[in-house]
Amino acid sequence: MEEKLEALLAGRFQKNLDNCTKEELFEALLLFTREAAEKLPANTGRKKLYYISAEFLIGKLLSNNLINLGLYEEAEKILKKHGYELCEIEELEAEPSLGNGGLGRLAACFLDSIATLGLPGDGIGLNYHFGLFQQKFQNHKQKEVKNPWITKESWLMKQPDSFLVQFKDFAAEAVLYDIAVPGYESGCGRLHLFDVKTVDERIVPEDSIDFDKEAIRKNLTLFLYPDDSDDAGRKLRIYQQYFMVSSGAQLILKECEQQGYDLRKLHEHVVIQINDTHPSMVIPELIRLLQEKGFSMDEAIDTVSKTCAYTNHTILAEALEKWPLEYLEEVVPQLIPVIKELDKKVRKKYADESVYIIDENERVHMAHMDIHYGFSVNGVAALHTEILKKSELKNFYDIYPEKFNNKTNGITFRRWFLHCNRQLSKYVEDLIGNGFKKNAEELEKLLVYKDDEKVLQRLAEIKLEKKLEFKKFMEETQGIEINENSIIDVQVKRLHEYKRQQMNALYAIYKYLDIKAGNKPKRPITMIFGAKAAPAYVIAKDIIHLILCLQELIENDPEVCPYFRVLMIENYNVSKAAKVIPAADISEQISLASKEASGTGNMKFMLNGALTLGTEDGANVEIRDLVGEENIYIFGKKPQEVLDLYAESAYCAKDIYKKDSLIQKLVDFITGKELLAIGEKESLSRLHKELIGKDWFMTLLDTREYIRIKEQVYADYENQKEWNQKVLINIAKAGFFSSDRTIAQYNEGIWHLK
Ligand code: B1H
Repeated sequence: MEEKLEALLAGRFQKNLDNCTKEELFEALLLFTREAAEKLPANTGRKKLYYISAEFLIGKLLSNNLINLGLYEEAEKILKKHGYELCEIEELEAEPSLGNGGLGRLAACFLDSIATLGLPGDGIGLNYHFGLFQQKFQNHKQKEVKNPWITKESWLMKQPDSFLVQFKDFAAEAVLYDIAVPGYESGCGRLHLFDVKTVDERIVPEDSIDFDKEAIRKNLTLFLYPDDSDDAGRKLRIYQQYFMVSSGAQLILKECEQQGYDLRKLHEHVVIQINDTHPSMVIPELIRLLQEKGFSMDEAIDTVSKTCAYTNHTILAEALEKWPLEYLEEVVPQLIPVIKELDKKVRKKYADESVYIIDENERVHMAHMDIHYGFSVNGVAALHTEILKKSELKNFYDIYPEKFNNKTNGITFRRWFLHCNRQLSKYVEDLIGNGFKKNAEELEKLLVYKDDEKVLQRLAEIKLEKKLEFKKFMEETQGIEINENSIIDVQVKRLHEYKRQQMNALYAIYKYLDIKAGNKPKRPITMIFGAKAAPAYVIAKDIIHLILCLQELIENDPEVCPYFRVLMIENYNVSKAAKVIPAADISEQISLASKEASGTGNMKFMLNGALTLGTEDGANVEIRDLVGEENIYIFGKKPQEVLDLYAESAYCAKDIYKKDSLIQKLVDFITGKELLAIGEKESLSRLHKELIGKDWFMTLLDTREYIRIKEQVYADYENQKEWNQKVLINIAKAGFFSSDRTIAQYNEGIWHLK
């Protein structure tokens, strides 16, 4: 490797390992690693998976690719010899933001596991030039600016393929970039990212995310999910989705034909996993393309139905896409006859209007199309799948019980353990050998050390090391000096009312007032938030404003900040997750029960030795079942109670506010003089009003119990032996949440690749 790096540096910059800049060294490492990945044999077989997704939140790739290629240690050594630290060089990589949160990150973890298990499977998505916005804090508010992540040399490899995608008023040429996905000590897969040839980055000003929404040819692949709060934005999303699925479907058919396979047996050679409803138009598009190849409508429908499988990621009604037929007509008229035919067949068979594809308001329900014309429907955690079957999709489950199945989410341990926590994973290896790297459930071998004080002590030391690393990072990036001896209590995830960051903020107010009243905590506490809010999601941005105002208030209060702080990570993303999660003691997973389909952050925290403080929701339930009640903190109303409250419209925030003087005091603090002196009245009042007047996600319902249990958690932390035992048990039981297990189950139950 050393000679190759030298040769690259000489060829490109006339430099060597001793006189190059860090940037030059990064580029040489990237080129070297990219070539090594490209050279890996592709995983092949008689049947191939295509995982279609609008998001692949891949994060920085250098270190992870080196790890998977088995080259990390060697690279580290060579760099050290010449006076560099690999962990410094990897910082120079720009982070692609090709996803919003869990759904996109899941797709990235899946690609890693698919390649690692040697399964033939590729991802299909879009090459957003500016991805999801970059978040900046200005006047205690979120400001969005573009994130241009594509540098001159990147992981993208331009491919010769090009496809034509026909829209109503123009045809777009789709060009293709591939990113190699090396498996861990295995073969290679690919992420195919389509781009529109006429894309024009110049239409977006510096430090902004504004652009001309009508200029589709130029803007089509600039941003991930542009603001869909207005008509132009919504239509743009249909353009993006169709562009992705049409070029994807053409690629799939082309690869199949190149292999010499008979398209009539498509389902024997291809399986398409539809990641939420964003790629659902792939169903009518494939049907249309097969008709062009001589299939009758019925034959095409039959073939496609045996090829496509759908994953549902949410029960939130607003996230289930329903496109007005009229919009589809304006963008992709060629799909209308197919969609109408699909709907007609449903209407012929079933009287129940709730399962129609086109509803009485002429809106196309994308999920309904997936369920009728896919062969598998899966949820992403046990509880979520049960809710789909029993309530959200009950009418479909009654028709197709055999299609429904659960695949509990997982995370790749290469990134979320081996890379982000080298100290802990190395120590685990010293204790139980390296079998866990290929078979994560071997982590259970750690359980024999449950009463070993030396081991427990070492776990605590490693946590401190990770806190110190995080401290350094926060100093360098945000100028904030964290106390490494404090309890680090973390809530990082997209900002959404159902995830209830506002409840955590109410706790912060409680603690602030408590300290002001003279009750100092035994040990300092650092509460950390990290979250982006959708640009058009007003209340979510108000919650960020509240948190940033609290941060300002407390940082400037010498009576409080030595004991208790509230800090927000700016521009929370994958690489920042990898820094904060290993430093955390407490993992906040406090969604309103029934609303978080799974969560995957919860798994990352557990694996890195943080204890979960959470509701009975998503995969928290499975974490509890694995570690036992005594090793997790579960609180709040149960999923069924919440579903009943909704069904009976029985929740009233105002009643709680009126009856409970503590809650009233906390909520009123939002518009009290302290915060109004810092923040903006309009925003804080709006949030105050929302919490009392609506509180759609029932914050106040669980606030009291939340305060009680959080105090309990902080108190329990003082018994370090017991705490570290719990930590050990959490790490030992995390093996189930490896995405290798998830992918093995997708393959067994849905894909049948090998
Ligand atoms: C999840 C989304 C999502 N579910 C719409 N649904 C989007 C929906 O931009 N949009 O329009 C973007 C994302 N994301 C998440 O998926 C769930 O909330 C998590 O609970 C789950 O862990 C994750 C992966 O399954």
